[in-house]
Amino acid sequence: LANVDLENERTLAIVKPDGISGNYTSSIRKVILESGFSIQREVTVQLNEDSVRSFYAEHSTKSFFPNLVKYMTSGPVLIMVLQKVSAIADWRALIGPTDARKAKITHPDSIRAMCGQDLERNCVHGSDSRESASREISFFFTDTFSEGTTLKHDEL
Ligand code: RTP
Ligand code: MG
Repeated sequence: LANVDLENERTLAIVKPDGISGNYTSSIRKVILESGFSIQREVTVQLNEDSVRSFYAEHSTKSFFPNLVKYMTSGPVLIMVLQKVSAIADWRALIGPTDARKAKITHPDSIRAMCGQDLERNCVHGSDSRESASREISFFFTDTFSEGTTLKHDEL
């Protein structure tokens, strides 16, 4: 038992355009810090359509994809790298179900219940696996966490 090593994990969080325009950023940051995450990186950017298509490539064949691209480019987003033990699962639990309308009923204390509106406009993103977290973090940031913040792309 003494050798059980609970390793820190990193996940990618995004406050989506409706979260920013609804002024939920400071409430969300408060929940993040009170839940024991450290914020390793944060940057506010305006994503372009190509970036969103690439970031959400797994959904490219879904019927909602064009709307997702419009939504995610409708205003600036706040991108954060969060770190703690079990960061990936714990952040997903904290944000709640994809459909914010359902979240308000089944997970009233979740972040999506607080600031989301429906199945699309759900105010936050969270990586869904170690593989996704790794891909998504390096999508936005250079991989060396020993250095200061460096954005991977000059223009997003
Ligand atoms: P996310 O990737 O943003 O953290 O959300 P998620 O895992 O909970 O949900 P996912 O299935 O990955 O969907 C990505 C985002 O697409 C929008 N969406 N719209 N209209 C629709 O049917 C629909 N379904 C999903 C949402 O913004 C969702 O978060
Ligand atoms: Mg997802």
